[in-house]
Amino acid sequence: MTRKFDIIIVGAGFAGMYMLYKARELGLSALVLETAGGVGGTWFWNRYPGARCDVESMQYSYSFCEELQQEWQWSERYASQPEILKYANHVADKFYLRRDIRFNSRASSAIFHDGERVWQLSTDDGEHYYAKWCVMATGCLSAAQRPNIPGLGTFKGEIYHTGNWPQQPVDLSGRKIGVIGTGSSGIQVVPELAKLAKHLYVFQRTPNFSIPARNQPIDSAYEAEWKQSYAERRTAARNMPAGILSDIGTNSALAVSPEDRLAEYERRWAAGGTGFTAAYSDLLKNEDANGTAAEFVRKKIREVVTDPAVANLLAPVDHPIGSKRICADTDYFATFNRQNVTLVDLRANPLQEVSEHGLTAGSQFYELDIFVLATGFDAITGALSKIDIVGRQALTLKEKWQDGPNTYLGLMTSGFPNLFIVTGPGSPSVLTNVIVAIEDNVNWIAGCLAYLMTRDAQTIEAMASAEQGWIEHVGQAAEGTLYTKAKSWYLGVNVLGKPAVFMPYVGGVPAYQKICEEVEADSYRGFDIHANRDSVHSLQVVA
Ligand code: N01
Repeated sequence: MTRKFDIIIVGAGFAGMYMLYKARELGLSALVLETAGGVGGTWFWNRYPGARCDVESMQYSYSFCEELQQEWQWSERYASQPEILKYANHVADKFYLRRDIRFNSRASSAIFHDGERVWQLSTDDGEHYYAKWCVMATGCLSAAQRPNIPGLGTFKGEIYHTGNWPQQPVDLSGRKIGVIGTGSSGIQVVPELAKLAKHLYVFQRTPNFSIPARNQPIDSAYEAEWKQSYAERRTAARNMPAGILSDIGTNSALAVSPEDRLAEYERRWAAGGTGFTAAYSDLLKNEDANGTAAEFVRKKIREVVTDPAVANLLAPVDHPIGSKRICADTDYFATFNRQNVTLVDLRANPLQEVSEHGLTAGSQFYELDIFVLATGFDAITGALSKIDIVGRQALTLKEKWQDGPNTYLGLMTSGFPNLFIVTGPGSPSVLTNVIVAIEDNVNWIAGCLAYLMTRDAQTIEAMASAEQGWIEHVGQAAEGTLYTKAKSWYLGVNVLGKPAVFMPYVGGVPAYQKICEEVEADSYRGFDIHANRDSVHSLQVVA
């Protein structure tokens, strides 16, 4: 079995698959290590009922191949998880990707050998592989976060995490089900569980803002419209902050009359989807402006939910709308009007413990057959921290990032030569259509590898000074927004002991991409490039 490669890629989600495609284009020998038994990354694992994307399917797909984007047909405005997984498999088949992917192989460590300048990747099953370059395509929302609830291990029923749902069908009908968590996953799974359960208890700690998705079948005229000008539309999307072609308001919410503002919110509510918060330019910058949108949504919740006490509990008041990832739902709030659904407020009735047959919150015991944990992810850095990554001079990534992740452009981190990260901390990643972010990062990495190869360079590494400058820029960009006003996974505060640092870059896709392109055009400014033992930005003269 071959164990030496030019490049090893960790993860066969959308990032890893495209990185493999680009590595082959460069003529590199490549290996992808993947924990799962198939491609798709987060879409392989998140199989819970109701799982679907909140970016429109005509946009949530690769743009790199015209033939691929023309031939693939999406059936709904927002694709369901099974359809996205089918698409990922289609891509893997079309480009014969599987032959370079080792499935059921979890990378447990990645160690850089200084002398040989080689990365050694080891897997759970004791295999070792070696490569000059390593790319972490491990995803931002791939490390499911199980809550630390006393007694959870004693529960005699079934426990499922939305982010790690079984591949076999789960029998949910006629069961007493408890859901913990009311983020995007909880908001999607609750209406589906309610249709099947004998009784559904939703244990809510923090209510969330959600906008109706208004999902519907894609009509052929809409599809044809997109496909006639796909390339132009993709370019236009890349010029938008989230990398999504959308209708972005340019006025301040406070500069228009209350009547006009209401009409605009009504229009967006009726259209559906997360574009609601793009109604005005200052909704994520100014608390008063934000308050107008938040109050509109709270009012809508009160209109939908018939029991005023339940409606009150579901109306978020503790964070600005959009400061946590906004959700898109199908009948979430109306589900609480069903007789077989009970909302349990964990703030008033704190979760005490789980025992063999259920859960106690406050002084009340709830008998359950099934627990559904919709408790989210150790986001952005979680999948990386599950791998022992060791760089130069035995520096571990965990040590280096103990006070928060430091990267240059989200792409590399000093002390770890030849190690690239796709959609790493400090890149726009989760604030965008992530497939756009993935393609842009992978294209940049591929361009960088081509540059290094033509110069016979041995290593590339982010300079500590460039990294420091970038991290300060990322922090300053976030400070000017309302994102820091919420306790969210963007900040890592959902994970005990994780440093509270705002991880994604809020500057938007065009600004970020421009910086990445400038760095590239400026001979990889801020990166140290070495050939043999010499520092060789001077090597450029050879080219
Ligand atoms: O996770 P979350 P998610 N006791 O972290 C609660 C993407 N995504 O999987 O807020 C009680 O948002 C926690 O409560 P609190 C999307 O980017 C996209 O739902 O900490 N409750 C919260 O309610 C999304 O933002 C799609 O008080 C506990 C919930 O669990 C991201 O993934 C679909 C608890 C976690 O919410 C993450 O979403 C799904 C405890 N001990 C996901 N621990 C789409 O494309 C946690 N909670 C539509």
